Amino acid sequence: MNSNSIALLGGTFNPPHKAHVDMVKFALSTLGFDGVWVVPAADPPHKPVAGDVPAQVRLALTQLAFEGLPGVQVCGVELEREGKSYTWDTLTLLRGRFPKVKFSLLMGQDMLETIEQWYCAEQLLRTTPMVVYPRYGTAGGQDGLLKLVQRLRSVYSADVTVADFPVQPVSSTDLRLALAQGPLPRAVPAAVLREIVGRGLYGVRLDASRAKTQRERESIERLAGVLSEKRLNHSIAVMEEMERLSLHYGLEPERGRLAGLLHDCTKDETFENQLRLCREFDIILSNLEKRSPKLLHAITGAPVARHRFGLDDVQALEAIRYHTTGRAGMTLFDKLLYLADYVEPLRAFPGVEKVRAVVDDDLNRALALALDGTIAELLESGSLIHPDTLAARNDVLLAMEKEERHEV
Ligand code: DGI
Ligand code: FE
Ligand code: FE
Repeated sequence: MNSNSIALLGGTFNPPHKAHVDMVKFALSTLGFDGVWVVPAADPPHKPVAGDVPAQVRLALTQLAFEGLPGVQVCGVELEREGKSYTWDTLTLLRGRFPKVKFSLLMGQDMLETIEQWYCAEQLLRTTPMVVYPRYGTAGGQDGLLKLVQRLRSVYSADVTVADFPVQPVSSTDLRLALAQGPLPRAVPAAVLREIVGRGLYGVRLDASRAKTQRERESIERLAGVLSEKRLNHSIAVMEEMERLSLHYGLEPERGRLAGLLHDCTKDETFENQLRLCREFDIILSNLEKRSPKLLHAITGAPVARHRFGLDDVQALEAIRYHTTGRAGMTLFDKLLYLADYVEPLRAFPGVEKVRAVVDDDLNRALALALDGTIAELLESGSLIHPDTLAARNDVLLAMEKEERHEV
C-alpha cells in the first residue's frame, strides 16, 4: 500500500456495470491517480437496495467486475460496520488506517447533485477532493453541473474537478429488469453476468420462461434434455442477442430468435453420435471435417433442427449449418448468427470486446474481426483451419474493400 493518491468509488453496485468500469479506467489512465478503490455500500443511506441483494453478494459481483484491472482494489470496509454506510465515516476510517494516503472521491453527476444532503456534507466538501463525471441525462444538465460546481467551490472551498468523460447513463433499474425478463444486458461485464446467472440473482432464469412463443417454449424444454445447463444458457443468450441484432439490421426477430436458440442443438452429442447423425442424414464429411470434431455440431445441427425441432426456415437452417466456420458469400442471416454466437453477453474471451464495440455499427467489420480472432486462435493451438473459415474471411475483406471504393 505505498500508493499515495487514491480515488474512491462508492456505490450500491446492484449490479456493477460497464459504466463503473469505464469511470475507473478513466481515473487511472487520465486523472493521474495511483490507484482506485471501489467501495460497495453495505447499507446505502439514500435508498433501499432493490431486491435486497446482500452486501456480500454485491461485493463479490464488484470483485468480478474489476478483476484483472491493474491499480484497482475492491474494498469491503463498509461491510465491517453496522448501520448506514456514510461516506464520511468510511473516509474517516480509511484516513485513520492509511494516514499517508491522499483520498479523493469519484462520483457521477447525479450523486454530486445530492451531496449537500449527505451526512457531514460540509466536512466532506471541505476536506475531500472530488471528481465528477458528467451525466447529461440528469435533471441539472451541463449548465446545472457547472453552476453547482462553482457554488460548491465558493461556498465550501470544495476541490471539485469535472472529468472530461461523460458517462453513458446506465440505469440499474433497467438492468435488473433486463436480467429478469430479457434480453440479457450487454452493459454488465460477462464475468458478473455469469455469476448472476449462476446464482439466479435479480430473478434471472434462463429457461422456458424466456420463451416468447409456444414454439420457443417447446424447443427450450426439448433442448433442456440434450444440452448441459451452460450450453442451454448460452443458447438462450444467443436467442436474445439474435433478437437485438435482427431488429437492428432488419431481419424478422422471431426468425432470428429461433435460429439462435437452436444453433447448438447437437453441440453436446458425442463424436460417435455426430457420425451416426451424419449417416442418418446422408452427410458426407471431408477428411478435414472428420478430424475436426468441433465442426460437426454445425453440420449435424441443421438437419436436427429441421427434423427434430421442426424448423423449416431454409435461411435459418443454412445459418445454423455455417455458424461455426462461416462461408463465402454469407447472407445477412448467416452473419447475424455468427456474430450473435460470438458476442452474446455471457461470452468472455480475449478479443470479444473489440467485436462488441463495432457490431452495431459495421456488420462486416465485426465479422472480419471475429473471423480473424477465430483464425488467430486456431493458428495458436495448431488446429486445422476449414476452407470455409478462410473463404468467409477473405470474402468479407473483399466486400469491405468494395464498400470503401464506393464511398469515395
Ligand atoms: O459452439 P460454440 O462454442 O458456441 O461456438 P462455435 O460453433 O463458433 O464453435 C467454436 C469452436 O469452433 C472454437 O473452438 C473454434 C472452432 N472452429 C471455428 N472454426 C474452425 C474451428 N475449428 C477448426 N478446427 N477449424 C475451423 O475452421
Ligand atoms: Fe456452435
Ligand atoms: Fe454457440
